[in-house]
Amino acid sequence: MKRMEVLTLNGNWSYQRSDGNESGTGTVPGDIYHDLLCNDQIPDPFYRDNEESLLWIAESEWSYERNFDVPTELLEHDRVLLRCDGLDTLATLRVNGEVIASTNNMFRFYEFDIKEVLKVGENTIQLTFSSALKYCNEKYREHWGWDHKASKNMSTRAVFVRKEQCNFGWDWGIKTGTCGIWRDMTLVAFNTARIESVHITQDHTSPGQVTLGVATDLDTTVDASLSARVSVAFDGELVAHVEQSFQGSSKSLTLLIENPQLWWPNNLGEQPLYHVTVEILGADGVVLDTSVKRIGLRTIRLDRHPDEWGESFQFEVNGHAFFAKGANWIPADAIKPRLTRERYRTLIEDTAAANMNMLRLWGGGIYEDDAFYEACDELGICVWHDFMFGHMGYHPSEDLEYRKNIKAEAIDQVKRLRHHACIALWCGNNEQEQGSVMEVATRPMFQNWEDYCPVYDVLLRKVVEELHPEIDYWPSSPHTPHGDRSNFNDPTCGDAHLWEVWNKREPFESYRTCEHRFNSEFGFQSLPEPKTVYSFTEPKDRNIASHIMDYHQRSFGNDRIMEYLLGWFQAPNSFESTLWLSQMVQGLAIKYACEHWRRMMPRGMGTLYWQINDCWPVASWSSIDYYGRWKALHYMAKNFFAPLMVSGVEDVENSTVEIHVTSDLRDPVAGTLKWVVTDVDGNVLEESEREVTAAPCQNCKVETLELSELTEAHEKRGLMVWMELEAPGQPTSRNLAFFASPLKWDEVTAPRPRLLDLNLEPNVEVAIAPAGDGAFQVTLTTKRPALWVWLELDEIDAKCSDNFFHLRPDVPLTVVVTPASELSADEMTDRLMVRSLVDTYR
Ligand code: BMA
Repeated sequence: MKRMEVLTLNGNWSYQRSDGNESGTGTVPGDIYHDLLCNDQIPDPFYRDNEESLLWIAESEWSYERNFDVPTELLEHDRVLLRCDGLDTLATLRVNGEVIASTNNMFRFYEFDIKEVLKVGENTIQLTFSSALKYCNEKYREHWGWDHKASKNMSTRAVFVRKEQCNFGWDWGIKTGTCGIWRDMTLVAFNTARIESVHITQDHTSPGQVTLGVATDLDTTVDASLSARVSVAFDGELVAHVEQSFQGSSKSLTLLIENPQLWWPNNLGEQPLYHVTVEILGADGVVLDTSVKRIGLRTIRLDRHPDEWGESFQFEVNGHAFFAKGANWIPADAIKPRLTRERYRTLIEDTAAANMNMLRLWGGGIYEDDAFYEACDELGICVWHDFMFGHMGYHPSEDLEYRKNIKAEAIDQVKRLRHHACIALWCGNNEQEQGSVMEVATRPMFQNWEDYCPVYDVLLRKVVEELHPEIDYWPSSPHTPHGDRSNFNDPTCGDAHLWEVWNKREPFESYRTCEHRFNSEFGFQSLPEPKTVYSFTEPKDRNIASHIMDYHQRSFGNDRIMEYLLGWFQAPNSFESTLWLSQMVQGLAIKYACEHWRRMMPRGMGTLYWQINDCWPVASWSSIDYYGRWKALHYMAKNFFAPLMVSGVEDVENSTVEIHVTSDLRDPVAGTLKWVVTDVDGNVLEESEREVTAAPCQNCKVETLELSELTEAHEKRGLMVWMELEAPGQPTSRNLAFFASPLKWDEVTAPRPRLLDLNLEPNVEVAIAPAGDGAFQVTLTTKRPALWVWLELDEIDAKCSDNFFHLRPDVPLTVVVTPASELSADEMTDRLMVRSLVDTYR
């Protein structure tokens, strides 16, 4: 018998614009935007407002073509398939001039038996991509009755095609409307049988062992005697093995893993991974096909049980309920071919470094690259996985062809991803239940429940229940599972998207009134740091209200950022200060929310802020910008997501501060809690310490400080409460509480003091020492309180172990700074800049 042969069609292809001059040599996998850019046929679409003059790319038809050699032996196989792992999107496929198929879904895997069309020697393959944008415009006109007006964000029309929804723009995204062969293309020739899919299930019911079920489905050309061989390896050692002969097109086997090493989310344990190899052998012992999957031994469930507040919403791993901490993930580059395995790895490392354990893969993007899921498996980042339906509003769910198409897509993707340890939940869509589904949808923007339910309650749920039953399905985010479903964001059950802060201008404190069970979205915008802004602006654009800064802002506008900023802080003294200060405000907003929700555990068991990353340089809710630079929020998240956290809740009217200790650890831990009350010059007014024991997975109010005497003697806006929690094996948790905050328009007489009265230079002293591996230890000491102290290197990027932290007088703090390129100690001294809040307005 013959082995399977796989011939790649990746590599160089020629491309051509059907009605224009542009042509050249492109790369598969890739897309037209990237190819035009690499061949200098278009300017950088991220620079200034270049994007606007590049819409012709999305409006054009493009074709890709190449020749390839077919050896005689390839055609001697029973079947020769052309496999397309990703065609974006409306493509007509021809081989040797013959039309093979038309495709309309970038998320599906297409396979066509082209043995009869191929010939020995040179063959030609051609793909023509018609304009998805034009197609959507026509569909839009048909459905809405009028033309879609051009706008920065054209996402409402994207629903008509199964293509990355944010590719037509989003409220943080550039519109490219690209096309191309975005994933691998191969010829697969086989005889007798090949592996169609492998489903690995885990039974953890007997203590000290895990039973793996390995079900293999085959694609067979004849009914033959075959054998299936499955082996499981851990750390390079074989730990289980089984081989059986069979006849037919599927085979299930079980294997016992003794002494299983369990997989845990980040900070809750290790992430051991096992390799499961399935081989299918012919009667003569020849291996016909092999599949290797890397798995983690664990169970993950969404636990929903009735409780005193309604119904729980918490993830359980290996039977242990844990607090989900993290953010929402969007496509990490608007020009996808630029995304390398290293960039994925770095972003997931950054996720783990901020003490996160979950990402929500948001439904307006793409089913991600393997590199994303592999890094999440390796680093313990659970994935709440939306199916790719991102737009809040009308979807053509009533169209039966569309339903067939998305069913095939869901099957392809669930089969592809179900072995990953990181997958924690499948979710039907983003925000469709949030006011856009109704009993009788009278306007073109909305849809009927009658059309919605068959897709999100039945079709997608069934795919998950049949193909990945060990993981739960959730119809939408947010979703209210009881009572009136249209009444989204019910605080007693389900998940919530809380946008009153930012969208409705509510103050940050309003987060503290939310008692939802799981907060899967909430966010606050900031601007990227100067280096990033310089990359897309000319000096004349460097004003927060310039056309170009506005152009790189797709939400309400930079005035919303400024509005909040001026509520908290003094007017910034430069453009650069505005950028930095916007990040501090953002960090503060999300800190308010996340600390509060962690303190509410176990009523609330998860907080995923919007959003972790960017797809181009833009003002957005992200905590890491397009170039991978951490914003203040990301550093602050590392602290407010730390497994052991101290935090304070101030009561301005009564002059009290509650001190809380929150633990996500699996074991109790004893530590020392210290607090110091100072004035704004750092003079100690009161201090104390006590031993505390933090119980696992709990929040505990440890102390309430009564500070009315001090607030009488000193102004409220002049008091600071510094907290510090030290426990063996855990990084020290530090926090600061104060009574200052912005005035609310309806409470102008309330006793809320507006600002911390910091006006003097803290004069932070800096000592630098090499720390090995190109890193430096930077020790900072101050004479006066220094808030939001941040370190930056002139012209060079750097990562810090901490940044945007508060410094108390005479308490030195050491951070490790790792520059992106090697620096001598002298160069480090020259380039290091240390600044703090007062530098933004003085
Ligand atoms: C949510 C998301 C996104 C959006 C974000 C910011 O509603 O689901 O669609 O980008 O808010 O507005």
